[in-house]
Amino acid sequence: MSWLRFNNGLFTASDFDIRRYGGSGNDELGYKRSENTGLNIVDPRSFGRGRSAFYEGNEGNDTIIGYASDDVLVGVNADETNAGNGEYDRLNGGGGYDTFVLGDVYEAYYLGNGYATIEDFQQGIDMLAGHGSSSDYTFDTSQNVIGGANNDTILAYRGDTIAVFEDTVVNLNVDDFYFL
Ligand SMILES: [Ca+2]
Ligand SMILES: [Ca+2]
Ligand SMILES: [Ca+2]
Ligand SMILES: [Ca+2]
Repeated sequence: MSWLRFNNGLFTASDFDIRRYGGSGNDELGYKRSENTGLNIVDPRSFGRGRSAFYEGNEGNDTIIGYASDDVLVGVNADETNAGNGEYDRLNGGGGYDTFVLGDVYEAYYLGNGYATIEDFQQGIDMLAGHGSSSDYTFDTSQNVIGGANNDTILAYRGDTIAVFEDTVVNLNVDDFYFL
């Protein structure tokens, strides 16, 4: 599986020191501090950012909560086609340089029904990984669709909502993305 390509490099889940996977149902995944022993953070120069933990929620509506580590959060089963269809995953990266994965080299995730709710995107620190190129993406900050009273940012791939930044206005730009 070499479906994640950041910058000019390819990496797979096995490159990460910490890996957590959900099953086919609705799962909660998180970094467990007790398992931090021996954590060996991969050289951050490899892809321009540090990384140390990888989460893949797989099917179902999953909640993934990262930690202070540099986390890669995948809500879907990235190995299937139409990944994320009908799924409503919640992603929270915590501190560190986190990457929220919304697509891969093959397709955008969450097409049709479903989207990822991103709780804590830190612009300039965190990144989105998305299929295609910048021209495939639009965002809308004018609506309140989930969470509290504040507006949310709705990110669409070719008009299909794939992520909602809950209660946050994020003026997304190309620097926020790895395009895969
Ligand atoms: Ca999921
Ligand atoms: Ca993190
Ligand atoms: Ca969708
Ligand atoms: Ca809201």
